[in-house]
Amino acid sequence: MKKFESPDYMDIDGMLSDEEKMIRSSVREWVDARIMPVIEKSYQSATFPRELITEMAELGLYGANLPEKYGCAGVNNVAYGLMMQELERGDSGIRSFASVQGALVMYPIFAYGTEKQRQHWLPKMATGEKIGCFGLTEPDHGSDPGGMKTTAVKDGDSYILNGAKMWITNGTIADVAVVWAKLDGVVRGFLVEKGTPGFSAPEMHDKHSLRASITSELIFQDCRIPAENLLPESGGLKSPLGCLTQARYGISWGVIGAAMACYDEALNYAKTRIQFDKPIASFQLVQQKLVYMVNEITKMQLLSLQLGRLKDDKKFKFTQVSMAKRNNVYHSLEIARQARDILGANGITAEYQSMRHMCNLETVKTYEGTHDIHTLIIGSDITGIPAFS
Ligand code: TGC
Ligand code: FAD
Repeated sequence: MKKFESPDYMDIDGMLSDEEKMIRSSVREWVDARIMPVIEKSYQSATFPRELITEMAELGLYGANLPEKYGCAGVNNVAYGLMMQELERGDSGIRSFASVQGALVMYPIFAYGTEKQRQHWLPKMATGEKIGCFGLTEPDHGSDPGGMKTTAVKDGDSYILNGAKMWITNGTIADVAVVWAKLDGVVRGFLVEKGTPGFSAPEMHDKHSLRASITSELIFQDCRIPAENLLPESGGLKSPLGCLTQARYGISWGVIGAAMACYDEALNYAKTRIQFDKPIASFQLVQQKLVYMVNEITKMQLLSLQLGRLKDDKKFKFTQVSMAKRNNVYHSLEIARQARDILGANGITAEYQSMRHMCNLETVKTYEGTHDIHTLIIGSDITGIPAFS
């Protein structure tokens, strides 16, 4: 297979520091060496390549933008975004694994936990020794997590959890679940360890999308956890939503990687595939598709880069993150579809990656807030009128 060449039509590299480019290169090389040779097989067999968990930790990919004192890489938010971009160039499921570990489990422990909880969990999660999952969505509450039914009740030195979560990435293999439940009617975060009586995490099967990622249910039946497992600084729906802001930021970068992979594949194919005695790249309609792809990739790069700089300056708003997640996922999915189209029949085979990215991006369009929910978040921001219900 021809080596991946990243598009950079507007010299965006000129806006990156040497350190940011170096971090991107090291993840890119690792993805070429370790993900690309195995990902199709993982996808086809619907297995997550667990043997790569430690290597990803060695690259500093878990909670990379959290402080070094907890064993994390402590990189800036742009470098973190570039890491997610490179991972998702391999596969959205691989990026999901790192997103959940860092943005959805390490981040809430860091932001809402005690110093003891941070010291206990973060270093082990940074090395991949411990794996986490994030349980917010329920069978009857997806876009509307505020209606959740899962409850926690205080009982002496314990909390007792009852309820169910669904569609939880990494759930079955997680050592710890960050679980959102209502305590006296208020959403709070709890740490539930694997093996706790009354807690199970069966895997969900038969997905057409994100097949190289583990998706699970979390079931709590009179599950008793120590009172010290409450995340004490969590309180209200804005606590889990604050975690989503972190993960959505990473997704806005990640999907650029998937789009780049599809564009690179389609461009190479179009230049070598002959029909009507000419490379198909010589036809205007094919060029139109390739131009759409590189144009949208360039706009996505600029959007996420500016968002990252705002985040590093502590000036960004969650509604801006919604704009980047919404825009970038939408266009990445359209790019994957158009790439698959350029590949013709070959595009439906495992020899090419665009259709795998396309199927994955259908999930990415839905999770972390659907495309339409992000439309409403931005609509509410600019009009001052919430239109969710
Ligand atoms: P609403 O009244 O709008 O908000 C409640 C409070 O939260 C604040 N807030 C946020 N804060 C931080 N970050 C955000 N993104 C925030 N969004 C809202 C808000 O200002 C308010 O604060 P306050 O001080 O006034 O109390 O709440 P609502 O119930 O009306 O819901 C609004 C809505 C629909 C936008 C929200 O619930 C939502 O975002 N729904 C989408 C659900 C979602 O994204 N679920 C994702 C589950 S996790 C997942 O998918 C992981 S996939 C991982 C992988 O594999 O990569
Ligand atoms: P619904 O909320 O039922 O939405 C269905 C449709 O209705 C969508 O098109 C939606 O846009 C539309 N809709 C809903 N409300 C409105 C409205 N007010 N106005 C207009 N349209 C509306 N969750 C976790 O907590 N942790 C995880 O790790 C996790 N991982 C996931 C992994 C995978 C592979 C998948 C597929 C999902 C995952 N999720 C996870 C769940 C994900 O966040 C939810 O699927 C998502 O929030 C949407 O919820 P839903 O599927 O219940 O759809």
